[in-house]
Amino acid sequence: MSLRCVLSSSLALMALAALGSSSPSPLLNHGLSRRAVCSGNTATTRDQWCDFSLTTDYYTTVPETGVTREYFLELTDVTVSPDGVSRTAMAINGTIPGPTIFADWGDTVVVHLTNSLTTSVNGSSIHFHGIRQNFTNQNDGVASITQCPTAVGETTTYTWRATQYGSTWYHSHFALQAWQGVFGGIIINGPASGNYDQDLGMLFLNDWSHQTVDELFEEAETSGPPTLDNGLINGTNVFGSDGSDTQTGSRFNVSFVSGTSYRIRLVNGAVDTHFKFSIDNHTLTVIGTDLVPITPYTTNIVNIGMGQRYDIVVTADQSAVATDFWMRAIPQVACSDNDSTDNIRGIVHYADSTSTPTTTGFSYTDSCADEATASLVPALTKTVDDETSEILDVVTVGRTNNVFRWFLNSTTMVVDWANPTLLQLSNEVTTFDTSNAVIELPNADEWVYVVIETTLPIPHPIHLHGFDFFVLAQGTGTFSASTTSLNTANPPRRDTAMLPASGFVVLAFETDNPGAWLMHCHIGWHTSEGFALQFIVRRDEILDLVDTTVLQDTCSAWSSHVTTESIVQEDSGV
Ligand SMILES: *[C@@H]1O[C@H](CO)[C@@H](O)[C@H](O)[C@H]1NC(C)=O
Ligand SMILES: *[C@@H]1O[C@H](CO)[C@@H](O)[C@H](O)[C@H]1NC(C)=O
Ligand SMILES: *[C@@H]1O[C@H](CO)[C@@H](O)[C@H](O)[C@H]1NC(C)=O
Ligand SMILES: *[C@@H]1O[C@H](CO)[C@@H](O)[C@H](O)[C@H]1NC(C)=O
Ligand SMILES: *[C@@H]1O[C@H](CO)[C@@H](O)[C@H](O)[C@H]1NC(C)=O
Ligand SMILES: *[C@@H]1O[C@H](CO)[C@@H](O)[C@H](O)[C@H]1NC(C)=O
Ligand SMILES: *[C@@H]1O[C@H](CO)[C@@H](O)[C@H](O)[C@H]1NC(C)=O
Ligand SMILES: CC(=O)N[C@H]1CO[C@H](CO)[C@@H](O)[C@@H]1O
Ligand SMILES: [Cu+2]
Repeated sequence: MSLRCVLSSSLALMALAALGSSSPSPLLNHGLSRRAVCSGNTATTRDQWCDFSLTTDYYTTVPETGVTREYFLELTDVTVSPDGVSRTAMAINGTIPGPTIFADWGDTVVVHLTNSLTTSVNGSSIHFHGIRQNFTNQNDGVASITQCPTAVGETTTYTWRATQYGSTWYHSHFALQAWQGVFGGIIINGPASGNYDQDLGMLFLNDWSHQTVDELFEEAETSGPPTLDNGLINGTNVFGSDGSDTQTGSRFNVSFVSGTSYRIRLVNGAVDTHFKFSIDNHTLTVIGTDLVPITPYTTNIVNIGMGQRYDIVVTADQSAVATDFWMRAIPQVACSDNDSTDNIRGIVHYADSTSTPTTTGFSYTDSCADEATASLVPALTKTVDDETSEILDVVTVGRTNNVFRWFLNSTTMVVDWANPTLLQLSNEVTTFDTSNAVIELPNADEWVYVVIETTLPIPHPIHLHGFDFFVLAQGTGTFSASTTSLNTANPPRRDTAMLPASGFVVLAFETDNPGAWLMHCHIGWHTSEGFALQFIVRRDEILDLVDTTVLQDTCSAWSSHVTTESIVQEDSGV
């Protein structure tokens, strides 16, 4: 590791030119150092990255680029009509999705979030989903855990190192705000396990309604998940049937050049929809799950749960002439409730065609499962050690004061947004309220196995902050220590996995990252209804990593804002 992945500005520009369209254009960002480009990664050598490669153990080794990428993001109230129907929303820099954050593996990323909401008076925060935040817990952006909400008029700065590479997203972690439109992509350039010619960037799959999630929350709380009107592909779709005079909006569409292979970075950013993604007549090669590159496999349909990402490569191998194919994001009826189930579609044109496709979708069986375990083989092999401790959490649901609340091990999380965990720790609190749903993991470098199980016929995407977890088992029925076999030899590794309906999932992680880390269901309604817990990992080491002045300043600004505007916390706080 003698050579560093840093090139001088002029070399960087030459390298960029050589890379052509394979790499995002150099960002003309405010106060940025010129983008450092690592040579050696071309359309045919994607597994290389300067002196590093796909086989570098990125949990221990990270390129020293010396580059800091700085982003200024502004949250505002907006009126949007992504499917032709106008409604209010909230957005980063005015667009849904918000601007994509680009970095190279090893860069330091600095994001300044300014809350400029006017008509609504929500607090805010930005969580960098899947980013490990190695020893930087305070930058995890979770209201009530790692910070107080960012008040209107305030700016919060997040700083973290890109120790992983691949595709992910950022989103608000304040109440239901992410699903008001407050999210965007994150692309960390590095090696990849499959070759491709062009990078098409992020492709968000979202559900969408003509009422806001805040308006729908009461219904979700009292009667269960509401039926949503529509869905969006990368922020756009039509509403109403094709050929109908009343159809509004326009479809996401992309033009393929025959023979070219494209990388697409899928994200399920939905509040309550599990999607199957496909492009008619095309085979998808899957090269990454969340921020973990995998041994490539091919499929016609990718199952993608909320919060998950899949990196896919698709080759334009279906036609030499101008023609068109449907791209589909199909809500799975078993766990999603949508009025446009068959019309969340984009178009893949070949050459200069602009016609409406007439292709037929692949057949499938409706289900809210993950991709097959056997397919998700991490390219960087890791083995799980025997457990040091095991945590069993049973998921249940109940009604408290007539509203739905979700419980893990009989606790429904309620954390006070004015007194986040890190502030409690800085005030030397050592005993937490039961409702804070804290599990302490005091010892370093131990393996923790978490068994989550439910007898309810509803699947849930489980997301853990601060770690990639290993999926040791996943199934229906009950987990049994004596009969359920655990896959410890390079099992799927990621940050979001499905807990099957009436079933269980067994996750493992190593306590190598001190902090207060949330684990929760990524269904927006369920998080708000308390389906969350927090691991306080290595409590003794956390305060040394925290800037208490920043923590306190954010909290006092928030307290004043809450008083001035008479804001009441209405949900779990995360
Ligand atoms: C994570 O942070 C610790 C403490 O600073 C450091 O020793 C370790 O090398 C870091 N890991 C990575 C992958 O950068
Ligand atoms: C977002 O908006 C802010 C404030 O208007 C601006 O300074 C910044 O350049 C924009 N950022 C991006 C990535 O577009
Ligand atoms: C956020 O703002 C929306 C729109 O004004 C409002 O309905 C919602 O109650 C607010 N949420 C919180 C937690 O204050
Ligand atoms: C999706 O939207 C993001 C944000 O606007 C953009 O960067 C990206 O290129 C779009 N993806 C595709 C495939 O067009
Ligand atoms: C294709 O996308 C463009 C915007 O990029 C849009 O103007 C057009 O209407 C879309 N086509 C269809 C058929 O929706
Ligand atoms: C798509 O595949 C189907 C089934 O194999 C085939 O009948 C059809 O002709 C193909 N469509 C196009 C446009 O290539
Ligand atoms: C489960 O609840 C019991 C009783 O409240 C508590 O002692 C235990 O620590 C909890 N365990 C987990 C894993 O949450
Ligand atoms: C129009 C349509 O297909 N709606 C479906 C939405 O999802 C529910 C299941 O939750 C189905 O029952 C509807 O048929
Ligand atoms: Cu859930």
